Amino acid sequence: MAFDIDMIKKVYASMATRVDAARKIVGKPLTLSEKILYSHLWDGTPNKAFTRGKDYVDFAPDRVACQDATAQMALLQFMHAGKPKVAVPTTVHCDHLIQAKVGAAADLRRANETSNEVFDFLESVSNKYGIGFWKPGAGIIHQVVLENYAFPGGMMIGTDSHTVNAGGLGMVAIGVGGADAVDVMAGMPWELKFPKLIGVKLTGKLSGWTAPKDVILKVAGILTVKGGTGAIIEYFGEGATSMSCTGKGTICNMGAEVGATTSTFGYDESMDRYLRSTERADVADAANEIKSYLTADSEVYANPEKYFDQVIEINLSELEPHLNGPFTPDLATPISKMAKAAKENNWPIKVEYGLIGSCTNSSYEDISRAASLAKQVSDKKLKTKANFTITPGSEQVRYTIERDGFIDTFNKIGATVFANACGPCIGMWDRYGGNAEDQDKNTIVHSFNRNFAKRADGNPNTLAFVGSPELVTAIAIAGRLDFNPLTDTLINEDGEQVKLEEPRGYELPPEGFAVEDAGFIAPANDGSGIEVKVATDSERLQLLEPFAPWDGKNISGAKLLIKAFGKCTTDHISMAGPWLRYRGHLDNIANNTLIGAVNAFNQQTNFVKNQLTGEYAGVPDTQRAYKAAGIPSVVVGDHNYGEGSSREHAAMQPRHLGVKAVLVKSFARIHETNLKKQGMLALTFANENDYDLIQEDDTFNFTDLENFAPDKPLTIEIVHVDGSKDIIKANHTYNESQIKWFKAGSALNLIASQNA
Ligand code: MIC
Ligand code: SF4
Repeated sequence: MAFDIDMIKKVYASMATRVDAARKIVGKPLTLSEKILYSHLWDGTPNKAFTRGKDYVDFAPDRVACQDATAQMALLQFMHAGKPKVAVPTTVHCDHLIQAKVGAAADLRRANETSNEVFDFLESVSNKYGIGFWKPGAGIIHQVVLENYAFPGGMMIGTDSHTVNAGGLGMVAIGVGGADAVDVMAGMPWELKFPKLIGVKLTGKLSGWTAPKDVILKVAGILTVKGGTGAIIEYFGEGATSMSCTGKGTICNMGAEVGATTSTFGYDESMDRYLRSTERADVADAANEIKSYLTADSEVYANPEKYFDQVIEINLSELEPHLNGPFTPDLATPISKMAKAAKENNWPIKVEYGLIGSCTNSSYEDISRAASLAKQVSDKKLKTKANFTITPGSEQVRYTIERDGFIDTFNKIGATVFANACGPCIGMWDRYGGNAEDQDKNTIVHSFNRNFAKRADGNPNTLAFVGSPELVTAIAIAGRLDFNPLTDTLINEDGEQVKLEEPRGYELPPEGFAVEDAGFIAPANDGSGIEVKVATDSERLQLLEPFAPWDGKNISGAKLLIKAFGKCTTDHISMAGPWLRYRGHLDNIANNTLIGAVNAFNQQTNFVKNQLTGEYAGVPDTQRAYKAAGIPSVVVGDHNYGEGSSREHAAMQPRHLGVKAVLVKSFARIHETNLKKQGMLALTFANENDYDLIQEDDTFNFTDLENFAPDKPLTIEIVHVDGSKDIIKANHTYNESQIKWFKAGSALNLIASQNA
């Protein structure tokens, strides 16, 4: 039986009335995304149509998911909300804090020793507030959610950008910062700008070497890392229904890489099969009763241009396997063009590592198809040239693939099986024995989703390419980036030319899934007596102090902390890897603030001018000097600032250190909200060329912040070192209630005062 089946039945019970009401009000057939959004309004049955991309709307999500690296800050904040229990079903998953080094058992043991303080904290907070807890080793949040909690037509939020994975089971699942999760856990409405809608029509059928991953690699090439911002991507067509549910999950998962609010697919038979196979026949039966409400109205998919803001069409029968990278997930190269691209760009051809698995690509189907290639290594007398690793997404998948002999097959090609955790995907990979910075230029291929500089192994000179698990396995066997398994041959031990046969696998385990200990710990019924302890001298955890409210005055005399050049993702603002250990300690993690951002004036990282001394130093030290002197500061950035993760640390750290405003050409959605929630000014240049006016010794004076109001740009006077001035306009997207967060010092301050 499924978890929280009563909640799911309740959602379904009101779905028809709400969707029918929405259709009347909107006055036309509805997409699936609209059906889910309109049936999850905080105010219940819809009585007003919303303008996409414009109206802020209050929603009532059905559930919340958190992972260990973000849950610490989310729960530290929740503890201030003054509530005895979470208001909606919520889970915490321990997956990010497990370092991959030698292999699953030893790595898990080490994580339990080194991070026990954090795991104990998360377990006791979960127990106290009625939150389901998935212990270290249970699996990666998104895979565990897909296997246990996701349901067609539901709405959830999660403190991780890849929460969107649950779109594979027909949900609207959205990644958010911890402060947003606190709203929902505290029983309050959750606000989102009503998204725009992008329709992706999939014609044809996947076959041979092409996998679901290639669909999203192609979409990333089309939309780029910011093309999906503020939009839900809805996939449909014969190519969608003929694909597995977990394949759909892969596509939705990596939709985070185009900035999409989320991605989703209409309910179909693949979802019914997946639900039954994961022991949730009750959910499948309930979904089947309201089937037509769990997909778009038929007119929509027949004439998509009339209902979506943008439509993309991809013919799966013609789609080629792709590799995306390096350093950005939208640089898409079809495999037949890789040899040329690699040569032109001087990408090292030799592949050092092939890594499969992660939350994106570790379904039974993925693993069985990759194993069918690994098996050919001995059958065809080949030798695997690159190192090869697997990170299973959940204990259930790991147990089942071991039972079915796939782990054994991978072991025979010398694979390392890491713990069921994020590991190499988030820099928790001790590839170089702690010395990653000075390593050589090299190439790796993986089936994860992100490949920003330093992300996997900490080495700035590692070029990471993203591909399907099948392609990654074939390339690892060949050891060459320019190997095209569709056309190329390999030389075996007998000197013969052999060709790899197309991958084959199973959508779902023929013998069913199995697991001994899935790793779930249910919370206490009454947690009121449970005490949550945080040691005052802990270097891992620190209770939060509320941020100071706005003093009601214009900000003046603010110094430029850094003008970031080019790509500045949350990995650049608050790096992961070794820094993950400080995710529960704001002051300690603040020591990594913006250390990955490139200074536009010298093209160096972590080397900015301290305007008080004229000396150059690291960003955190410089900012701490401004803070000590009581001087405010401003961060300036380029397009899509804060792309990537949902980590609110990227907003809380600058706030904690005294930065007042972030002024950029454009923001990634989650980061912009995180800044607002933490009481910062998130601003965009009204004229993006004004970015070029900003000089190294600039001082910023806000002249009309006292009249901060929705839809009214702010004016900033920029004083240059020679005394000359530029007056510029900065746009913002704050509505009335968000301005209240700013005034209160943070959204949480406002909640706490309301519950006091
Ligand atoms: C990621 O993939 O970047 C992460 C690590 O899962 C993040 C969350 C985090 O920073 O803790 C994400 O995607 O939101
Ligand atoms: Fe973990 Fe990587 Fe998935 Fe993020 S993308 S949840 S780090 S496996």
